[in-house]
Amino acid sequence: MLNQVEELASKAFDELDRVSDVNALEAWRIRYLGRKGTLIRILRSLLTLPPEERRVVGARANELKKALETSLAAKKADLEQSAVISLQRESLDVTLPGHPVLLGRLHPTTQVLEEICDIFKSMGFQIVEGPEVEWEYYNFEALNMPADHPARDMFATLWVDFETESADKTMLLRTHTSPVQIRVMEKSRPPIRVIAPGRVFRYEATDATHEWMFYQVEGLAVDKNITLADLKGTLFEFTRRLFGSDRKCRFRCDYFPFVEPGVEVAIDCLACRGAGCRLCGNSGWIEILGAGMVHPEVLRRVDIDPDIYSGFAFGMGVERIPMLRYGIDDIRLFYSNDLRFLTQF
Ligand code: FA5
Repeated sequence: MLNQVEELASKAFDELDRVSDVNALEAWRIRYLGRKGTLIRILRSLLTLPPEERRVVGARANELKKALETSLAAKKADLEQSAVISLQRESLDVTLPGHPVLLGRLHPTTQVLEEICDIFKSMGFQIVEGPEVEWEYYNFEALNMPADHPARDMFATLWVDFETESADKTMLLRTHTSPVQIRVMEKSRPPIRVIAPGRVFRYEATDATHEWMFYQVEGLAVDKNITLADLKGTLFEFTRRLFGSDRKCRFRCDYFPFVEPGVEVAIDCLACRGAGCRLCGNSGWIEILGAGMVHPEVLRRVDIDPDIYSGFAFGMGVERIPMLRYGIDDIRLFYSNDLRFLTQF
């Protein structure tokens, strides 16, 4: 029995050495000193021993019990002390400034696109979309620009190297959103009122007002009795709502093979208030869109009778609108991914 007590003593002290937190210490206490613990079981079984052995084993067991209790108290104090130290180390200075939470935001082009779409939606226009990789037919042919038409030069084109069986089926990156006009008129009959926002691509050198990739919003209205006055009324209302009534808006004759007559619309330059600067190329005006009355040939090609129906169309450059509004003097800032620029909007 004495051997059992000695074994218990060495095991209990060994385990106590390895205890490293208060939960393990409590489990240790229950295992060795608890009411059903090993030492108490030994003390209870003393009664079964002969008196002489009982005295010796009893004395050693009681001595061990005291030693275990003392070591338990010391270990507990130790653990509590180190818990306090680590808490002190982890303490927070609640007066320190926090880390700013960076919120994402919409790109300035997206913000303006949404604004443009909202204005036209409120005038009864529906929003439609077309593909960015387009057939030559929709980008040129159906818009009254057959192969070798000199007006194709107005749209420096990025061609897509794509093998087709038929030579007349060539693909390109659309140079404007006007092909969506044809796609819409092929599928629906007048009355039509749609706008088509999207990206367009041109193989041209960039400068302060020209990018090789930019956004346009196409507009198309076809119905009986639509006149140039409807086009002017719609675009004047649009510019008034977007820029305010104090900005000047200029209509001038222009040429696009898919409209007749054709016009270009410009807004007075905000940066120089019309005096002339780098942004407006010293003209005092920034062209924002091309427009006109849909050419009878274009209507005929999609089986809409030009003797019964007429329509107007426009295509506006989106980036030039925030440029005018905020006085941004270089379009290339939009897609250079400079957060110092983008986070201002
Ligand atoms: C066209 O793209 C015609 N499809 C517009 C049109 C539609 C005319 C319907 C008649 C009827 P234009 O190439 O002028 O036209 O471009 C229209 C607008 O896009 C311009 O007024 C300008 O605001 C913008 N734009 C043109 N080229 C660039 C460019 N490289 N970078 C940024 N914006 C441009």
